[in-house]
Amino acid sequence: KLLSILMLSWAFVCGQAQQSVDMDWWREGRFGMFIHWGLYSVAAGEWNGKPVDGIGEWIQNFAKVPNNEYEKLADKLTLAKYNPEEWVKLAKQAGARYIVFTTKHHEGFCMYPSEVSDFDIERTPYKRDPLKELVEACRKHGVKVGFYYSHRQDWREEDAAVMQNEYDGHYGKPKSEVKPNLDRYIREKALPQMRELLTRYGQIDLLWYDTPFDLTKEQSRTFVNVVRELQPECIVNGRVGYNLGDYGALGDNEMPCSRVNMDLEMVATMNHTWGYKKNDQNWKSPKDILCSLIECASRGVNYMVNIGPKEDGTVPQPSIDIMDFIGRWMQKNSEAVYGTTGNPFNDNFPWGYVTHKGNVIYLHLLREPLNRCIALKGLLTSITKAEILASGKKVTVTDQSYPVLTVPAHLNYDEIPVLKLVCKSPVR
Ligand code: FHN
Repeated sequence: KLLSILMLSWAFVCGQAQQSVDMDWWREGRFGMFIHWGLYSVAAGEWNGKPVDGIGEWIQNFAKVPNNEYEKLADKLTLAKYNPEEWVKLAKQAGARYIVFTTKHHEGFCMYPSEVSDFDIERTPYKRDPLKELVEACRKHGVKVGFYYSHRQDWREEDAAVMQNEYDGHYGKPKSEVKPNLDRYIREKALPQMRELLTRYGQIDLLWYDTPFDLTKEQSRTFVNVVRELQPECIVNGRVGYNLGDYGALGDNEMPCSRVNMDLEMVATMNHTWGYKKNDQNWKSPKDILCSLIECASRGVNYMVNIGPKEDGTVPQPSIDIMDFIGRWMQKNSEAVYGTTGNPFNDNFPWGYVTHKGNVIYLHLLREPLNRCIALKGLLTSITKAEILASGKKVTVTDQSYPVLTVPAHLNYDEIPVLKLVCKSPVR
């Protein structure tokens, strides 16, 4: 009995420790914008003039490019049209509440001046710190800022390159010479770089680690601890490893199929790559991306959609079009996303998705319901008001043993109209 009391108290203490980070802005925001930008943006999906299959930011790995060849890309990372305010405005106008930026991806290149490694932005023609400029732009426009940092994979480092078994050599060196010492890499490079990132740029809102792979629990924990020590308010994502972060991890482009009761985030591409690839024109439609955002909200999950800028800092036009499309919808309907906690019904519905908060339910209509009727069978409270959110147009509610809504004729379903239902008491 004593043991179970001790364990319960310990769980309580641990639980409280987890909750000491304020997740409110992240839960309320629901929507973020991911940015993948690095040397791979110069390669743009081609090596030696030939297209390379697979996601663009992995090109060094997929094309087996030795480090001494790959590093030459730095001369061509011009950032010539880099204007972080434009990126931030793109996110903000779409309704995204936070941005996460790749400070160092698996290639090992730092998109900021690092004292720890000379494989950094100072090798490029750009003579300033683009990370500092992005952080400032985020602050100026009230958008939360997160840093992506590849904590386990660093192909520049023999001790942290994980894919070496696929090669005859390790980026040009014979495999037999490779004696990975992950602890050394963590001690001498990753943690010192985390310290740079967490001490130079003021308040950082989110630390986004990636691909923990074979890290030990202790190693993962050191990456949480360094954030707790230097930025106690900063949220840590789930991919730090072993569920030690402040929210859980989903795979890339992975959507849960029903509502979840924990903090999760879906990260999604707009085409088939994260880093810019000039030959990838497999763009999802703006409506598809908006539907994913809404579907995530209906699952109670955050949605972070990615842009992959070109080497000069310009954003591919289809990405701009997608963000603009979402923004136009969010201008009228954002209250059906922000701060919502998912579909309160046990059912999924053929006409679209449901979100709710407090005593308000939002029905997101992707297509016309059969006979324009929606029966809300599981609703345990009554509806006091029903209208189209964007226009205020009234919607008829007929009370039978459950409420039945009659949707107005001639709604434009390409615009995903939202029905707002105010209920007598809170909906769970
Ligand atoms: O390997 C990376 C990939 O390049 C990309 O950064 C994604 C984004 O979630 N994370 C890893 C794969 O899951």
